[in-house]
Amino acid sequence: RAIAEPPVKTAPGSNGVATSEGDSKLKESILQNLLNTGSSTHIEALDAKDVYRGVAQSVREKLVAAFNRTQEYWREEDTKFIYYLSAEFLMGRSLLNTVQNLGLGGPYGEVLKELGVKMEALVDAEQNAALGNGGLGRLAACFLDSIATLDLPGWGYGIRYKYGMFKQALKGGYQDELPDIWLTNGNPWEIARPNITYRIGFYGTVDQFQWSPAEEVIAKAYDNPIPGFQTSTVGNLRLWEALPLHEFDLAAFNKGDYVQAVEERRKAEDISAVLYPNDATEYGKELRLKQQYFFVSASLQDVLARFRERHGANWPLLPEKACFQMNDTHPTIAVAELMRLLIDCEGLGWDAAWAITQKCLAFTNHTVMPEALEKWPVAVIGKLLPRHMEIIDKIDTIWKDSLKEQEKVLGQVEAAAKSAPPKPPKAEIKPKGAVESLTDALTFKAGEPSGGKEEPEEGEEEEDPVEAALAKYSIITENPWEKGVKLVNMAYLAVVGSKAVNGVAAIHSEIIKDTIFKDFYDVMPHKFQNKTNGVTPRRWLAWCNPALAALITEALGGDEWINDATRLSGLRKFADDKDFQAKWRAIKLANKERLAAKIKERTGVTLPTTPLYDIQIKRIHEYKRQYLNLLSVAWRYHQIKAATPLERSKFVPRVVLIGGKAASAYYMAKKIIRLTTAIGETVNSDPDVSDLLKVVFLPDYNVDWAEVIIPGSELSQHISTAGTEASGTSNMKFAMNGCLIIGTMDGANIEIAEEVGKENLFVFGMPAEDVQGWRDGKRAEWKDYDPRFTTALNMIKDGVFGDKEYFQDLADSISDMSKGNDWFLVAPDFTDYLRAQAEVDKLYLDQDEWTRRSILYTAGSGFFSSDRTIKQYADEIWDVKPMPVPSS
Ligand code: NBX
Repeated sequence: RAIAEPPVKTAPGSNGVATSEGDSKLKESILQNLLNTGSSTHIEALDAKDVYRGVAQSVREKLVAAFNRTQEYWREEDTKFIYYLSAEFLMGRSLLNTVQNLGLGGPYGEVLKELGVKMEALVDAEQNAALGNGGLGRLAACFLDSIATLDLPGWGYGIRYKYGMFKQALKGGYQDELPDIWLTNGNPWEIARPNITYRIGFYGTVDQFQWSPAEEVIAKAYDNPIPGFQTSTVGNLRLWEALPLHEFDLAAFNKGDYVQAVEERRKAEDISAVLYPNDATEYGKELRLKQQYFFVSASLQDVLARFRERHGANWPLLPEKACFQMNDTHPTIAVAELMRLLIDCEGLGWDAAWAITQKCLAFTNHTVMPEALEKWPVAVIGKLLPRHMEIIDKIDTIWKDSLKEQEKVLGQVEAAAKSAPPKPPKAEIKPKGAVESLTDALTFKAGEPSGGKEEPEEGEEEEDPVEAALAKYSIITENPWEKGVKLVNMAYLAVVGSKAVNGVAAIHSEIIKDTIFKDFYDVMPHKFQNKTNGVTPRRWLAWCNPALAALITEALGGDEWINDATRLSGLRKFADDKDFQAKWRAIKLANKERLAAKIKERTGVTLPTTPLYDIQIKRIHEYKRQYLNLLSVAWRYHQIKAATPLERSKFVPRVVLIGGKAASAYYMAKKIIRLTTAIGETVNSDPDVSDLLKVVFLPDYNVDWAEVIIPGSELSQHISTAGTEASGTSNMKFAMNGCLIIGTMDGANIEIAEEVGKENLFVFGMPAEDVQGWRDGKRAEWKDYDPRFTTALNMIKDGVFGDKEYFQDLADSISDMSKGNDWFLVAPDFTDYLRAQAEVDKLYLDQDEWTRRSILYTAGSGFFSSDRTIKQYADEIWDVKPMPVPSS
């Protein structure tokens, strides 16, 4: 782990943007903006939203000035850019982050104090920019923060969804989904660019390689400046809005056809209307592919237009000026689109275009779950993007042809030729239970797998053995669930079309080489890399936990750690210091109080603050095993109920908090939410339990909730079945905030254990390397159900928490492994999980030791700064160099 420490660029506080105007001018600007944007000419009559708008407007002025300077400078320097293509950016709120990153916290705080307004009240008046589902989208947001902070010329590119991630409400304890209407009050953080527009085509025909789209829309740009910290660099997130080519059909209107008159507008606007609320599988909808192509095409056209302006047709130079990082499979149509733009629009030959494409693109994979790797039917791409389908076909053919020359592949071909006829591939094992129902609900057609290819029927042509040997490398494959339906494997297309492919944590990057991309790794090992995720220490420690940040700064003798998180290791020497521990603990308690107050405000539940705060917040998924957590809670409840008063006094009181959204069609995930609320209803109202156990579901978990939850937590759960969670990023945020982890050896937990000391985590569970073997073999005869597991499960089945019938299939999904249930190994991991939980209880009784470990977590979290991650991407994949704006 020898990563060079990022340089500390400026002395603390000497931010290039920080005001030199003095307070009086700043105050004047705020006041003027308050009056310009508010609903009254009297400051006293303005409400929190008005004040927010006015303050945001005044911050925006400074932000945009620095943004223009940065962008102009980069343009002049004609430097290489990284373009981060992502269907999701989960930015959260901007006001506090912008003020703090620009180094204006002090002056703004002073002025607001004078005006009698609290910054915290303003923060809450801002709408949350939730243009993402979960980890992948939030990672993109952290990356933008680090790219700007490290002065790297770079932009994010995505979609300006009118409706972001749905709002989750609870209706009788069940998830209710409401639209996220986030733009109604305007968005002070964006700059509309009416002059930056591109035409995006769909459907139509191809004649002699010439595509004539049957439908076209306009992509219009909106820039969202991204302030770096302690630098005058302000980066950019450019988001696209879809608009019609023709605003309004006056002829139709005049004929009285009012629907037709606005039909084109409606159809175009649909494209950037909603973020697909789904982090689980491909959403088998043409509109989703349309969205993907829409933003990818607009972004590539935009970059190519700027390049052309500067360098004319010198396209071989493009890889020295631009690198595109594809965030998961969602933007991978970029492979075909860049080829199309270079060949059809710029007149390059195939080989020249391919060489450029392969040098410009890079691909990040975020999952090994087969159902989440996008595979689009050839028929769908062929209809929506006929020219792209031709290009993909040709890429596939040329790619496989090129393999015939590789020695390794040649050997396989010869072997295959000798053993004709080809054997049918083994049917894929499809997980039982909810994942299955989810896959069926969301993919193109529900249906049973065909069981792999069948033996060729009589009269049917037998496959050429060479083709058969190359089949596993095919980008275009047959749908294993539906005979005769061909699919484009978008991840394979990306691997072939990219210069680098990376996973997001060490274990994950190894797993993808052994599983989903094994055959590709065999023939091009040089492409595969690891880039362990990271999170920005600005938002996730300095700004969300100001009291702890102040203590850290005091202990380390400066705030350099905010842009050089490796310095947090300096806290190690305070881990045993009793005075320091006491201060650390007092801050945690104050943060628990802040969290309890927020929970009261949002749910009405009053919580005590002395118990251990135990938290699991993330998307609801079977592989993340909220269910395992809930079963242990049921067992804890059972034990408390069965205990004598004396025994009860020995229980360590706990508050168990679970939050997260379930994809709208994810049947089992919704049941897990209901199980949480049902357990909460029973436990929280049971006088036998009183304060020993509280269980609360936190509705509408999102970025701003996380900013309060994480600082106030003491134990966090990252308990996925080993081998399933690519990385996890909240584990890093919790660690930074001194929260202990109970977890499996999965994703980034492994690296956190390395940094913090494995003995300081509560580790349990089957290791990843045993999981597949277990599924394939041992599970068939496994009967060793822990009686405590059976008791807990029976409580659910017997209706202790009500809703007995509703929970039946949830209970069935983890009963009787031998029948192929319990894909995620809840039962086999339960015993070890309870052991780890018992250790948690024991340690919590020793507050000094608990606090010592808490300090060690923060001290060991420096590696998980997204600054480190981005530096690695910049050096090892992008080849993009820092380009700070010189101070004038
Ligand atoms: O990406 C997440 C992984 O599950 C985490 O382990 C990882 O830490 C994080 C960042 O690398 N993946 C994720 O959030 N995926 C999605 O949100 C998603 C969205 C749409 C979709 C598939 C997945 N079709």
